[in-house]
Amino acid sequence: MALNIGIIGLPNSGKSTLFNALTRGHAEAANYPFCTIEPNVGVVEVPDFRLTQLAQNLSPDRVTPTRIRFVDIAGLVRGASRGEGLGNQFLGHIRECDAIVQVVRCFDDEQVTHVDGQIDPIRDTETIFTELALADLQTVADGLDRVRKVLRSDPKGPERKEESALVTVEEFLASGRPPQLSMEHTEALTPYRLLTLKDTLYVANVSETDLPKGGEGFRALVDRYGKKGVLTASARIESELGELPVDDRAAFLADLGIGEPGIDRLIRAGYDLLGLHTFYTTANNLVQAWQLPRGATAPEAAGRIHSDMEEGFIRAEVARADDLVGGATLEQLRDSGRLKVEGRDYVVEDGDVIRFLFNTP
Ligand SMILES: Nc1nc2c(ncn2[C@@H]2O[C@H](COP(=O)(O)OP(=O)(O)OP(=O)(O)O)[C@@H](O)[C@H]2O)c(=O)[nH]1
Ligand SMILES: [Mg+2]
Repeated sequence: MALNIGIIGLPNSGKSTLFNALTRGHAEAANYPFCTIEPNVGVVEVPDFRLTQLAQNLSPDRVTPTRIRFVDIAGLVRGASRGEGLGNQFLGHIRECDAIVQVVRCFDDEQVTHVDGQIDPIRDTETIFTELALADLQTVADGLDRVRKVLRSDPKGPERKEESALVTVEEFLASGRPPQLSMEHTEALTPYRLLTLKDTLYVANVSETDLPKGGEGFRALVDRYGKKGVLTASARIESELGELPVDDRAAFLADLGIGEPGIDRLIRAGYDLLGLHTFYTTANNLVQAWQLPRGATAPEAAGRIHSDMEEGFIRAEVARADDLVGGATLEQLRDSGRLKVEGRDYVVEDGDVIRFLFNTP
């Protein structure tokens, strides 16, 4: 199961350019396979240095990285929530996504028109927010109708909590503010998959002359959305990078003063955005990386592999990837006391290599 990230933004902000760089360039850059399911859906493998090293060390039959699925949609324009433009029909695609990457045009280029005339990154993000908020308000209104009907016949029913969550989110959205909700309200609203509640990463698509620092547009976005939520990249540079022979890429990036391709940073940031980390298994001569929400326990990790393993969980033998990368085997680590035995309550850490012991049903 791959994670889903939806790419949104105004028309001509560079979404498809970035998407192509992500799905083509990246797969080649890291020499990883990738697959394209439909023209606008691409699955990329999460770059993972530890996995590469584990594979080198253990020479397994097969190596399986974790994946992220990106969905590229047509640009949203003012009025998308009312059916303007192509974007509207794609809002549904974003609803299914776990998180959002919003591409914001910061590059200046007379050849590429801007739907609203001048370059203005903050205005653009506000336009997008308004469209998402309007679409959500519709969903919320429908939800309130339904929940209030149920409450009429059962005023003390469990729908009370849902009603209160819907009313709160409606107040925020109606006044043009991003909703800030309690955990309880957030949970009550999960089935609605509201667009404005999704974690969002802003990609400032800057001119190459503004790399690597980002320039004015990038700074404005950081001021508004915080340092962690904004990345710089040049979609154009990223796509050019993807077309270069692998051996020439490092020099190309160095010329521009960039250490790491923007798409690698984007993939990792997407992973962080969703609060995920990685553990590994090495059973059956397969080296596999698995994504897991931070804070999840060993049985939950086992459940990522198979529900039977979660249900029948007995204990976990846990090593650190770094110890294995050093050349040792699990058996050697056990002999030298570096293999920990953990029970049901163990909270998995990033970089754990785990062998699960479980009862088969
Ligand atoms: N100068 C410059 N042009 C860019 C950059 N990124 C994209 N473009 C150009 O902008 C135009 C639109 O790019 P797309 O990637 O198709 O934009 P989009 O956001 O997918 O647009 P829609 O699908 O119409 O919503 C193309 O001509 C790109 O070559 C960039 O970083 N710099
Ligand atoms: Mg496009």
